[in-house]
Amino acid sequence: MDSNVKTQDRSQFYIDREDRYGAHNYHPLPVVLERGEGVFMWDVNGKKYYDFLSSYSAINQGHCHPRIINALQRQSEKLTLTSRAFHNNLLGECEEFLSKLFGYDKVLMMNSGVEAVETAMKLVRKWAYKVKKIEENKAITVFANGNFHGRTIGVISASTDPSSNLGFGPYLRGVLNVPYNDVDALETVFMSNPNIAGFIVEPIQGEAGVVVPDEGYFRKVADLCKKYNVLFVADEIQTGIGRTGKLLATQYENIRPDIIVLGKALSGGVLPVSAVLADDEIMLTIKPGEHGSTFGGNPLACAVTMEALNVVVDEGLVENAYEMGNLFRAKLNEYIKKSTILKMVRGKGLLNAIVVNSDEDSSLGWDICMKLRDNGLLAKPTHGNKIRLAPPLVINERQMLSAIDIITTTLDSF
Ligand code: IF1
Repeated sequence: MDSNVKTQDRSQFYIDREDRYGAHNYHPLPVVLERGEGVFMWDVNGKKYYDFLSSYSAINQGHCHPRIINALQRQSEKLTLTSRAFHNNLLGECEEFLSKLFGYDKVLMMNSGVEAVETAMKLVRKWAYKVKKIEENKAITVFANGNFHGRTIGVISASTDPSSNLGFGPYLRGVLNVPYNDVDALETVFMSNPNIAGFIVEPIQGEAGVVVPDEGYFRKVADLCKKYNVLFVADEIQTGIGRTGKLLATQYENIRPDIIVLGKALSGGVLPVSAVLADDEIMLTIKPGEHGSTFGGNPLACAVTMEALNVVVDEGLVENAYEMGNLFRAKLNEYIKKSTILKMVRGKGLLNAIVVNSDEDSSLGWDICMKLRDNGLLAKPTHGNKIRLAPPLVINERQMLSAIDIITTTLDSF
């Protein structure tokens, strides 16, 4: 290779190839990554970036954490998949681990986040017929407006975002929507229909732009669910595993949902692993042969998951997320006082977003993310004027201050 070729931007080659052979179901920021370590990623030109997306909160433990990669390597040489036709020596250990860590009787392991949400939807329905004694095929599951729970037909049937569901009908029956962060609206719906079986909700709405509900909202949701005998299901796929400065975001209000759904960082972003947690009254309504998946609960996933969670505990990542999040919001709130481009910073722990001073359909968020990229920090806009800022929870104070410097310097240039 002559020196000319070496200094060329190699990204376009990779981008063009994806464009030519891959489905066009995404619009990524034009950066091509080939390596990650801790809070950093490197592109194909060798340029280094702070990762302020963490693969949508799947990389809480940092990229390629040596302990998790070691667990992956060791187990991959021993046994990777048995299917659930047979037992394996790690599934029970992992189930016990998860059950004790999160405080539920039982665990059901799946792979992707949306599969776990679908599993929760199925549990809600089975419970409705077997325990709540709702008439067959009449159960209703309630979702919040602005939700994001994944991409299957079932889940998008509950979405209020046209980019998720437009052109994918006909939709699933038995779902209802209520406004988020509105207990009165929820109670009105619960009162109006005796067939309501469950309420599935995110503790903080990620895709909607990191929407944090009022303090006390989930306490009241939990009370209402109890009063009307409705299952309270928390989708903690994005908010769980320390992301918001608690192990689970619902712990901020000391509540215990009936069902918890986990994914993403459950495996440190190394493998797709998801899980549903619930007590026996709910979990045992599903009988052998009624639900499952080829890969769910495989020994490789179990080994990686246990190590990924041990890393969170051993390295104090929950506490670090809490402290670094406070530092981040304090510094950006100082910046907001001196600037006109930023309207707001919001979030909990290290799940944050900034809202820039423009309309929802403007390109300002995208333009800022392009400039952030040039300046060595990767983030993604949502809804045009919001930028999610969510680094791996392993970020230290020095790195956080240097990243904030990149962010404020970039904002200054607009
Ligand atoms: C994509 C958003 C984040 C989730 C919650 C379930 C799932 C997700 C609360 C499904 C997934 C992702 C998927 C990713 C983009 C992303 C996202 F911007 F779309 F909303 F994180 F904020 N529940 N969230 O956030 O989990 O099946 O994907 O494993 O590209 O769709 P999955």
